Amino acid sequence: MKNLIASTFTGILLLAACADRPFSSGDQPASQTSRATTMIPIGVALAQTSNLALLGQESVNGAKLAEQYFNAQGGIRGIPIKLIFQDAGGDEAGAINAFQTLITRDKVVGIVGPSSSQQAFSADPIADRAQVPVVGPTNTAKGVPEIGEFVARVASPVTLLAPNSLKAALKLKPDIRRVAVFYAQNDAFSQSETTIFQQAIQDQGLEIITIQKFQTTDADFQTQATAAINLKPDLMVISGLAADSGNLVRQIRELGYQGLIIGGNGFNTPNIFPLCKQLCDGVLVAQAYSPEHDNAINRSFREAYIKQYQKDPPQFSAQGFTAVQVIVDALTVIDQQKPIRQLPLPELRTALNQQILAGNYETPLGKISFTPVGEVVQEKFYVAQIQMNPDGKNGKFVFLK
Ligand code: 1QQ
Repeated sequence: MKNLIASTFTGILLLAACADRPFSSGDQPASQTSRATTMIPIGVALAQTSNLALLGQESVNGAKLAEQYFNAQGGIRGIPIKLIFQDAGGDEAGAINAFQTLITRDKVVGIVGPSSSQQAFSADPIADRAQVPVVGPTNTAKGVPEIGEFVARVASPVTLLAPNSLKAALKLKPDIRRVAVFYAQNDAFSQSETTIFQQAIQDQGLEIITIQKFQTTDADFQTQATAAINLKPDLMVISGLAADSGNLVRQIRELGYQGLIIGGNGFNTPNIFPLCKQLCDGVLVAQAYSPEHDNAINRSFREAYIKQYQKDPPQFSAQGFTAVQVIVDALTVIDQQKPIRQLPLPELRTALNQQILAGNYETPLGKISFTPVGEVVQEKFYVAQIQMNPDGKNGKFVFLK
């Protein structure tokens, strides 16, 4: 039996059913465990610790639901997938370490990750050089797909997402003229998003009256908030990650600002609610996902998510699910052409990269495909407004029509 497995599955990874690490067929005898089985190892390098975990953990939850969902459907034509998680933390070093471990030790076929664009610009080149496909679940900065041939993303870019919330704000309050802009200057996504926001503000004929900078690690925004409020803006537009964003909104409101606030993609999580509580109410956020999206896979995903977490899935979870799905769907197509268990790992990784880019996918985000450089093509975008319950503890994203 041992020899049969070793000779049949040349080049693909074997994973013992009760061990946590895959090993190539040459490494160790599969007979060490009684029920050795083949699984396809897919790496997941997301922020499970640090401030960024407020967003990253939601993608992890989505990825885990995808693993359950696709394995329940038979995996890759009978071969189950196994997600191998490496915590990428909140910075570049964490993402680089996670990528290296997944590529060289865990021998994954592809990687879902990292969480932030800031990390992607450092870690993705490592996977690209090793010719390991990367699917970015939540990297929205301009330029991410262009990092390399092996880099794609399912997260729609700030260029397409951000302007939607500005249009929605003008629909709610057509007399907006004076805009205060805030952004985290130590974060690639925030820099990229604010550039797009600023252009959109100018395109709408509005005036940018101040640009206030902060750090994603800041907790005290009194100086920037006071400076902006003194200039009497009708709208504030914020680009940051989750923790800084939530605290900034709270302090802006505590200092008396009553106008509209637009939050960027870093606001796309209910995990900011405990930070600004009742004061989160009314913030506008553009989203690349709606729990209401009406297709079979989203209905299944939403149902599974609600069963586990007792609330609607947030965007980052839908994107985590979708990133895993793209890899699973692509592997399935490859396996139809040539059994993936016969492909040596380098060939499988290259074939996977090509098929990811070639495919069309029906996902919880709707129908998606990719441009030749790996940019996602997605049909629908949404704008939501945060509505907090009177107790200020819980809230929800209400989708605007
Ligand atoms: C990026 C983002 C963040 C808000 C997600 C973690 O969009 O870094 O690109």
